[in-house]
Amino acid sequence: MALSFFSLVTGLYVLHFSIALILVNKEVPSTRGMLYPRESETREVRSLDGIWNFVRSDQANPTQGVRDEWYAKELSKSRPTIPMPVPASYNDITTDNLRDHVGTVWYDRKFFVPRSWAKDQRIWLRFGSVHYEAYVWINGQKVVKHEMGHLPFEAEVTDLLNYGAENRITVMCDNALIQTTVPQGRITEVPNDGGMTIVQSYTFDFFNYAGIHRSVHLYTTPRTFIEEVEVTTNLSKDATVGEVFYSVSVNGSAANEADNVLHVQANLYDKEGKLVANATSDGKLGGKLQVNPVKPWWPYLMHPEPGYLYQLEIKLLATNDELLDVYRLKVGIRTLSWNSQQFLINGKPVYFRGFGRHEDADIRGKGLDNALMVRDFNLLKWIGANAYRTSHYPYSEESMQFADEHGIMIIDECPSVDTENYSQELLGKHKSSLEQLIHRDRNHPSVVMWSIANEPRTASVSADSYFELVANFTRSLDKTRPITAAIAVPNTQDKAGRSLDIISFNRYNAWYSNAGRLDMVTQNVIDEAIAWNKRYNKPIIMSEYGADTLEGLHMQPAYVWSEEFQTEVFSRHFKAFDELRKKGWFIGEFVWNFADFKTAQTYTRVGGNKKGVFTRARQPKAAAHLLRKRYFALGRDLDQCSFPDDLFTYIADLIS
Ligand code: BDP
Repeated sequence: MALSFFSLVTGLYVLHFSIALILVNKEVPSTRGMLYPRESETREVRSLDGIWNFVRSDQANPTQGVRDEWYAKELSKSRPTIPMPVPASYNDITTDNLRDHVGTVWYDRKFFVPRSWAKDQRIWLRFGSVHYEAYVWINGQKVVKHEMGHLPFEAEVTDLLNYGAENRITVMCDNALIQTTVPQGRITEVPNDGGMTIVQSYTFDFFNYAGIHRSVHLYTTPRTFIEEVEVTTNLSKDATVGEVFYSVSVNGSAANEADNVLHVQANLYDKEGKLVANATSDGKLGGKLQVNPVKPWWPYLMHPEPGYLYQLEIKLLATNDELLDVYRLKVGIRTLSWNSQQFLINGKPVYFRGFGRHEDADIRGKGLDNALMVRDFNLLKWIGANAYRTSHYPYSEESMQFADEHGIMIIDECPSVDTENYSQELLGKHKSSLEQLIHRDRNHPSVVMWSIANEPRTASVSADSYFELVANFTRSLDKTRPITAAIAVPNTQDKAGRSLDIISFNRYNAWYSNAGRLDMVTQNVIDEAIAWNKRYNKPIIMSEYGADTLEGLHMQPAYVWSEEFQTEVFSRHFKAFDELRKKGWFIGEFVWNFADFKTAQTYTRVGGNKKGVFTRARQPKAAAHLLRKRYFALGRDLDQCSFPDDLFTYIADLIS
């Protein structure tokens, strides 16, 4: 009886999973421009951050505002508005159920454009990110539509503005996640006490915060301007000579005039502002700068002067040497390489010691917050981490720049998390998310790896060709960085690993499996890492492990949810990692999570996910002190860094 039931189940299983999708590799649109807005002698930048007016649509009627043209006049003429801060998630600002709103919301505000901007310039409107889908109007005219949270978009608004006068910007934002959005979700209509209601569900484990999450800027460029700068770097074998390869693309009519040969003058300055290299390109608008002697970009604790950045100044000149445009960006000179065992920076093997994180905070949700960002970097450095993964979506551009400066390595993840069902349409969006991410982040020395997904269902037959296409597409955009994905299916069932360069796996021993069993951690971690390596012969990272921990809950002997338990779980993992490090191909450990964060409401979450080493208010739990000792001990052992004075607490002067 038992046997026939088993065969029946197995039979169904095979039937269900053997139907693979035929996926075709279609082109996805390429993003253009979107250099981070910076002032220069040829550019002005204005922030539109502040308090905007806000309206939520009726959940049952999400398109009403478009049909009734709410964008044609001030929002307050169509609906009562409430004040809403930008940037911020809108969810936790009010005291009513806006938190759980599903569908569209509207923002507007007024702003002035100076008369001086009317002359010989172009004006651009740029959003750091809006989650999930955004529609934008200026003075009632449609400007741009963008799909995908956590990534920037922009549009030219030169001809839509009133110069020397007041203007209005209107934004409609839709947070609905469905099977063809990245990430996936589901919208269902279910009965409630009032009749029927719309419910948004998703399987990923963080709150679907929404709104205008990052800064909104207006910026000016000359008529013909530097639209793109792409930088790659190289080092001589002995790391004394550095090379910076730059290529520039130009937008504007002067670029098309036959008798006008535009050229670029590139100047490279060191930290003290001293010119260390310069070059003038011909019509190719690209070239190479050589720095001798060079100060390479090194990760934190791998070198006494980590995060060394040069400033690259790009000047766009017309035939008669007339200066058209100037753009400056920071450049770190380093090399990356990898093989079946190691990942190396500047020729030196790297051992990652870091975190999975979230952009998440009380009240502002996923809104950009410089105070929080600087605090987080202070904590990362205090604890001796050298890396984090931008789980599970791209983080702010400001944090990427900060990571460059502080030498924190980043595994840069696109917003594909918990993919359950594969389709041609989803593949297109997934590829587009990577295209947008790589376009945005390719010049950051801190970005050392692309993560193309977190915990997709890679046991499914469709995952095989799906991830091959996604990985090959990623490689076609950037060959200088390896590709990974954080996988959680058993290694025997996985179908994505063959397409990756580095295997990352997430596992919760003593938590989701064998809860509370501290004696069932170390050997399981060792065995699983060995199995992944055997299967794919690639470097292995443990990209997530951890335990939910309620700050202030103490229990001896350790018991789940207590601070003692988290500390013990970490320690049991450390033993496994040290065993694995001896094998040569185990290259990193990432705790889940840096800080506590908000999730959707479920009975497994007490106010959110509590696996943080820091609380949501960014204070250490007991395990933070243990982790700090380990990360610095690894730093001293592997990279010869010194210990901070307060790493160990004095206990006694032991004479014998
Ligand atoms: C992993 C997910 C992560 C979750 C974590 C957990 O990658 O997003 O927050 O589990 O459950 O599977 O804490």
